Amino acid sequence: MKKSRGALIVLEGLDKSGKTTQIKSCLEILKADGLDVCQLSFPDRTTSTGQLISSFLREQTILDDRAVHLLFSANRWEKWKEMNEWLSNGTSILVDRYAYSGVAYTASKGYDLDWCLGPDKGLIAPDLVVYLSASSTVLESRSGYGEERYENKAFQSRVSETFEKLKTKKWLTVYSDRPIEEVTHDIITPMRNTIRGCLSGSLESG
Ligand code: T5A
Ligand code: NA
Repeated sequence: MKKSRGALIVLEGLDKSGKTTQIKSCLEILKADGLDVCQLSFPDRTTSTGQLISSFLREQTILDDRAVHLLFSANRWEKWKEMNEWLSNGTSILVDRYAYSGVAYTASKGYDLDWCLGPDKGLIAPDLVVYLSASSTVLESRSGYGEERYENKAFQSRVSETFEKLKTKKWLTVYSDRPIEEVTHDIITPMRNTIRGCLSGSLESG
């Protein structure tokens, strides 16, 4: 039997696809179910790497694309130990963006996909990736869109194409241009099942 541990569930998608909104509502439901869950988001803007990243995203700092790529990855490695401890203790984690965003955004600038994948190799592999899909036309109408670097239609379309290349059988793609509750309804059961599978040790981890 596989070792029992918490589940690592990642939400991915383009800018303003609703990741933060869905994590909030799913977290409430899963906690009400009595499950031990917490949340994390990347970039974590509170650490020193995160502050540099945030300044870059707000277009207040100029950095080489490859340096930024490594900073985003470092920002995830900073959390590795803590995430490992939580999962081992049976806490499941809902993560707002992960290494897939790192790879998709840098590769969409024209950098080699294999080079982009390198720095995140060895991070904890998620048990489920929920991909919120909506067209860049829909997303650009959402509030706050355009305030940060990367939030333009042409670039977002390229990112969307790169995400397609990263999908595996652990990905669940959900169309997110629908009422918030409908999207939640579609993703909550797969999340619950993944958490219960990991806790019972019946899910193949990694
Ligand atoms: N990045 C990130 C990299 O380049 N490399 C990396 O390694 C990583 C981790 C910042 C940027 O950094 C890049 C990607 C990003 O460009 P971020 O901090 O996650 O990453 O920023 P955003 O993706 O822009 O996150 P947002 O928080 O702005 O978008 P969300 O979380 O997808 O969307 P959310 O839930 O905040 O919703 C956005 C708006 O839409 C509404 C919400 O109310 C809100 O106003 N909304 C809906 N409206 C209608 N219908 C629905 N179903 C809706 N759901 C939400
Ligand atoms: Na954004």
